[in-house]
Amino acid sequence: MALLPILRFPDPRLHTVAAPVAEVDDTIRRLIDDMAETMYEAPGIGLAATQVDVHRRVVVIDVSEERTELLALVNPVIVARSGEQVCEEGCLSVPGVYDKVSRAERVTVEALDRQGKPFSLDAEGLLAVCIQHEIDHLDGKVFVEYLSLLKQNRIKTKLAKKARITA
Ligand code: GNR
Ligand code: NI
Repeated sequence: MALLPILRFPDPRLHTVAAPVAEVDDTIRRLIDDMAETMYEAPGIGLAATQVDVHRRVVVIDVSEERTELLALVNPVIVARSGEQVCEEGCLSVPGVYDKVSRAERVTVEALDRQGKPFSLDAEGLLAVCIQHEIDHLDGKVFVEYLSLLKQNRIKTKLAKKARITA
């Protein structure tokens, strides 16, 4: 297992559209394990491969309090969505920034598990938010892109300043 470095907004690599995984092999399983370790260490409730500069459609999620319910989704696709919820979101690629985003309240997602077996999952609430947030990453989209351009520019300035201090 290994901790992977997380790309920070506005890194242009965060806008890469990830390619589907052709086969869930040991390389993908190792990626899932490393992403899970990175997510738990951060700590975060989800992580998309895009954030660790691997442009394949792989996501890990754990929204449980105990941090014992790891979900790995390969080639996830939302096949149904309903309702609306507004959640205060954060992102490991945009540290220290939190803002409200409106998303579907319920989603049904189809994906492959770590053995390459297809499964379907009905999610609502925070899990549904996280699934939508992670699939956005795979499509090259960061949650701040839902905010006004004024807010996006303020966030860029703030992160640039912070990067200078921590560099
Ligand atoms: O850790 C995370 N918390 C979070 C909170 C509200 C909505 C979405 C998220 S996902 C985020 C981890 C992350 O950046 N995943 O891409
Ligand atoms: Ni994120």
